[in-house]
Amino acid sequence: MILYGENNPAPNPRRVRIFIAEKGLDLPETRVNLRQREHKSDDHRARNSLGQVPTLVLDDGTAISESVSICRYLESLHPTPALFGASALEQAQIDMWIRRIEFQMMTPVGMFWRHAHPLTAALLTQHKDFGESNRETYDRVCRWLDGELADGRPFLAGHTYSMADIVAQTTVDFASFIGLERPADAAHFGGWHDRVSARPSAAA
Ligand SMILES: N[C@@H](CCC(=O)N[C@@H](CS)C(=O)NCC(=O)O)C(=O)O
Repeated sequence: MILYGENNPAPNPRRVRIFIAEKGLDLPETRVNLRQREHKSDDHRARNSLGQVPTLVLDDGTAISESVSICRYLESLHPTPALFGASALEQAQIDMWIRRIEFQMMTPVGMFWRHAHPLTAALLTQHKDFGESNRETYDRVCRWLDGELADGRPFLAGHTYSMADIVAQTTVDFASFIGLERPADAAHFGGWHDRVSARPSAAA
């Protein structure tokens, strides 16, 4: 199989790289250069009609896009360590946190990136006030997560590191790259970020 992705700071390909590192798999990435718009080429659109990365192409040519879906597929092939949960309860809780992070956190980060950041200004009509308004939303989301983690659990979905942490970690690091800093006084959230960043997979 071939994994098509992009270097950091692109957050979605990084999710898959971190996942692969946590699993100890050997699956190198073929770069699709976003700055050179290679993701919108006919070749890449044939793999992913949305013209996005990451995309995993299987040996029979079947293509899987969406970072979480790619990781779910790899988890089915390589169940341990279980990053989507082992028991029914763990699976439900990890899924809940993945969805919460995607909707509650990735959405404002993505909107800030598209509507307030100079690097995307040439790609669409930006609505700057709306873009900037996402700073406040991001701050609020970080504080909500800080409150959640105040119960002392080390990871988002409980005692075990999971895909939910990978989704949040890559979002927070990308947010920081584009100028959205997590609140310095959110100590529980900061502690969680320190923990996931200390894992060797964070280098991916
Ligand atoms: N929901 C998708 C999002 C994919 C995505 O937005 N990837 C970015 C790179 S991090 C991209 O390809 N952006 C270019 C575009 O959307 O045109 C996933 O989880 O894989």
